[in-house]
Amino acid sequence: MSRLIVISNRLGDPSKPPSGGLAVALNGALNALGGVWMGWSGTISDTAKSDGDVHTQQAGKVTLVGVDMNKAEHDGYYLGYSNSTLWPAFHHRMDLVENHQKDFDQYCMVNRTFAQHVAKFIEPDDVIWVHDYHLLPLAQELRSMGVTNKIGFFLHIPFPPSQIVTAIPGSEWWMEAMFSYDLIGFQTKADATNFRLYAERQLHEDIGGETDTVTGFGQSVRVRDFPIGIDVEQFRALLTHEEAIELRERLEVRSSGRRWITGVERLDYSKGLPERLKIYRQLLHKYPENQGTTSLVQIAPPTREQVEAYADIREELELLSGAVNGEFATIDWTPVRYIHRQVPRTRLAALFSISRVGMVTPLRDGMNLVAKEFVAVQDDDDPGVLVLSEFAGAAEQMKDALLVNPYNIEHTADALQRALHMPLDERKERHASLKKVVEEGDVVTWCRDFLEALQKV
Ligand code: ADQ
Repeated sequence: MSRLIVISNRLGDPSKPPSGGLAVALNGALNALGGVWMGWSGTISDTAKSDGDVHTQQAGKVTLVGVDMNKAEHDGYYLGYSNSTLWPAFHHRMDLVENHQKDFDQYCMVNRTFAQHVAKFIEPDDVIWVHDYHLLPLAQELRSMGVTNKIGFFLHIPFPPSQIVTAIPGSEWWMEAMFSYDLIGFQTKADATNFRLYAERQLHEDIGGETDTVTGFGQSVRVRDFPIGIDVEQFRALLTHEEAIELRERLEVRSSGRRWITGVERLDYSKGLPERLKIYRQLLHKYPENQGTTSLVQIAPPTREQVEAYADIREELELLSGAVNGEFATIDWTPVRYIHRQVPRTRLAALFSISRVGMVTPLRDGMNLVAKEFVAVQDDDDPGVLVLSEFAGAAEQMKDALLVNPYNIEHTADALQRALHMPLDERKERHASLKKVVEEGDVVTWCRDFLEALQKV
């Protein structure tokens, strides 16, 4: 078996145990095969050279390569083109897209720098796996340096329809570059179809029947869905920690007769947080029996705060949660508990496990791992209900959730009411089906399937 070279925007911190499923899966694959993991070190330094200061460290069979950035690179490549152009556009928010030539230039330069650094570590049989929208053109840079190894790419966020792609400044360049990969993995079939339709509509290619191969710019690439999963056992094991046990006991005592609706995500405009508060407010208006008996716990830690659109969403959310509490709270009941901080994963698992409803209602999401984490820790004999946006990639697999359109506040409030009062038999039936999806498609399976497909290309 070949060695594995992973390249992602951010290098994991090897001195800490991996917290997310992705880091666990990649660590697992890297440790099994040996290889290199390269990414931004997390350091912004004014003294970093324009081609990045590089730090290497050996962790068992894996070489970790961290690249520092200077402020101009971080502003242009990361905050700029990646997170103020590509992220909003890929989440269908063209109104938030910024268009600055200097950002695009930095994006191109950082991708070239990453390619130059990683090229030094590549051996003839290595397999290369590139992650996410920060690094769309990386394979083309590597090819231009003479790298002929197999190179795969996985996009963690949605891939938009061709009309959106063509509207993104710089897209013709990185679309062409994407054909330098051997395999492109998307979260859903719908994303893979969008890519194929780009080739048909914009490049006038014949995309033919059911084949996975898409041609364009005189090259061809394999394209398929590889829905990402979670590390089910690791997440469930969190419930056995002292902290989780203690929190469950406290919440169960306090909530006797009360129902918790839980939402957890980074404070991002793609996650539909203002809509969620409006849906909950509508629930309390339309179904007043929930007043005093139901609470919404919304955990939304800060993210990308230097990008303006993120400050706006924070303000809107604070206003809305204050307004709902002002309208409905009583001396002994708080309808909305809004927490704008990171919360330890042990506590998240405990909270999910006692919640009657997991509310996962993004306006657009690549997959959404919270939906899977919620299902993983439900009690088989008395499970909670997942209310899931049809615009999350997870909806393509998790059809036994209550699927909703979060733009439709009225209907989603009705679905929430249905979830809160769903009979036990129906809850059990839906949960059994969702649990199967989550267990059968865990993160280890995802990683293995992708690497096997890449080896076979
Ligand atoms: P994200 O947009 O970050 O990921 P998501 O898939 O929900 O979204 O993953 C978030 C993770 O962070 C979950 O494991 C969650 O438990 C954790 N988390 C959230 N809030 C937290 C808090 N307050 N404290 C601690 N942990 C918290 C991107 C794409 C997704 C895709 C993933 C993986 O946007 O669509 O599912 O990558 O491919």
